[in-house]
Amino acid sequence: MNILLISPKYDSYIVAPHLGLGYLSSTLKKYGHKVKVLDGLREEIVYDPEDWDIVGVSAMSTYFPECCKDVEKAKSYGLKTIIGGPHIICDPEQSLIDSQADYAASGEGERTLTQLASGKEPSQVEGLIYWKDGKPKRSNPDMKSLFEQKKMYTTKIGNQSRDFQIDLDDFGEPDWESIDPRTYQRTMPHGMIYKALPLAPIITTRGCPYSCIYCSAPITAGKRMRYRDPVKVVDGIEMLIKKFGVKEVQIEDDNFTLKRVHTVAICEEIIKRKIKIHWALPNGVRIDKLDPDLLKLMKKAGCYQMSLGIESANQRILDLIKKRLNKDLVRKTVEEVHKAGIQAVGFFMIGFPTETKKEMKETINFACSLELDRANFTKATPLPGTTLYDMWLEKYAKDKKIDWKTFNYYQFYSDWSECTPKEIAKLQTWGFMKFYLTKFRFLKILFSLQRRQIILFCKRIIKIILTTEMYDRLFTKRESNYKFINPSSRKN
Ligand code: B12
Ligand code: SF4
Repeated sequence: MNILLISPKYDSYIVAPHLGLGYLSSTLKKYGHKVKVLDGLREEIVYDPEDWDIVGVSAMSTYFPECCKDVEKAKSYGLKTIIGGPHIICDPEQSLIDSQADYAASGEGERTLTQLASGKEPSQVEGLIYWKDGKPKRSNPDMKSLFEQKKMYTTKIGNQSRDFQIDLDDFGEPDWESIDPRTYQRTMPHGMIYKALPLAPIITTRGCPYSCIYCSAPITAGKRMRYRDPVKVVDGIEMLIKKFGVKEVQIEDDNFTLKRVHTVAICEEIIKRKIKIHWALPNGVRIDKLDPDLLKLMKKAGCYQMSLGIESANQRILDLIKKRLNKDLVRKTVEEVHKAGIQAVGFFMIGFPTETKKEMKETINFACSLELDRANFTKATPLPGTTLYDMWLEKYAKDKKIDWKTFNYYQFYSDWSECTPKEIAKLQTWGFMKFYLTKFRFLKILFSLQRRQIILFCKRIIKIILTTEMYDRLFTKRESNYKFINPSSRKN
């Protein structure tokens, strides 16, 4: 079959190869299908409908509206459509209804898409939602043999079960030809700052066993950690260097250092093979999963930057969001990262339910006082599938149309903390200003950047400030979209 995979065009300052579509493409090609990836952040979404049988569209929540438009366009050409990606995994039935696509993938798409493309009956395709009598229906294939062979495991999320592939190496490498890192050189990678281009994101594990109430990683990637073979990971890095001229790698795992032996094995393999590569961890690692010896080894293997999931300076908030982190550990660990010669980026969130203005300021002041090179202050955002989302639904009207575009860390607005959305936006801007203006951080960054990066960096800072301020002005109108209702009077 001929399958076109699309990542929609949406508003993003970060443009990086789409790993998810790369993995789907390689699996489909392995089974003899013709595949093309169109990434809206890299190129225009233009295609000849005659060339394709199925169009697959990917979406995070914040660009789900764009996904729906691409589905509508493909359907207008008479093509079959399937949607997948983090937003869809979190609520596949509703996503199918909202988008009116023909199918939705309720989990990792590799098996689902290959089985659908091979002509299997929708009811027999793993992880598929399809239409039956005008309603979304979950497929129900016989998975017994796969479970017996220990190829899959099931996680229960809410009242639904999701199946995940155990052996990640079965997926092989993503189809790098279709997401060639050399074709993503014009804008910024994850984390904004890099050492060298071309740059490629990779993933060495999938899953996260924690349950932080704002994070959807355990839902989209499963609660059980699955690891790639460290030797194969390093083979992949070598191939990227040789074939695609890659000079930097970004490891996008949710929990790269969770199992120490995995991290050590990858570092030792890089060192053993004398591979010269810069690498970073822009997605964040846990503070309690680092130690001085590990950091030293990581640095030796080429790690120059890592993001740290700190979130709050207040133990009450850390406990409320189920971070399972002791605040006292933060300062010590940040110092250790700094001492190891690795740049440290702190992730912080403000605006959690019941959070007071004092607690938010405490977080910002704490961030400024740490040995951090950069910091990111984001708004607590209830991503679908998370506990925070359930709390949000409970507080706001369920039947209101949700404005998914605002479901990102800069534009989301809520009044469930002590502060109004306007005050949170102001605190966010104040946090960025205070952090970068203390300890000469802004100047230090400017002097460390190449010219091209300086322009992009400044543009980004201005955009963050404008975004928060602009939304500030729109709040009065927007707040009326989500009217607070007393849960006891809500019709279920
Ligand atoms: C790298 C990354 C990014 C990159 C690029 C992602 C990309 N192009 O794919 C960048 C930095 C741009 C990014 C940005 C954001 N991200 Co992000 N990101 C990730 C991260 C860490 C890894 C993604 C990845 O490569 N995973 C590995 C691949 C193999 O998985 P995958 O992409 O999900 O694809 C699989 C399935 O989803 C499915 N699938 C995907 N597409 C399709 C399509 C079809 C047709 C089918 C059938 C199946 C299918 O099959 C794929 C293969 O198994 C994830 C965390 C995670 N664990 O996934 C968060 C994550 C996806 N991001 C998230 C968020 C919230 C954001 C932001 C909104 C944050 C913000 N700044 O406000 C922004 C949005 C963009 C913007 N406006 O700037 C959330 C999404 C939740 C949601 N419900 O949408 C996640 C899950 C993180 C989290 N902790 O909750 N992100
Ligand atoms: S924030 Fe980190 S530790 Fe918490 S659930 Fe998400 S990926 Fe796991």
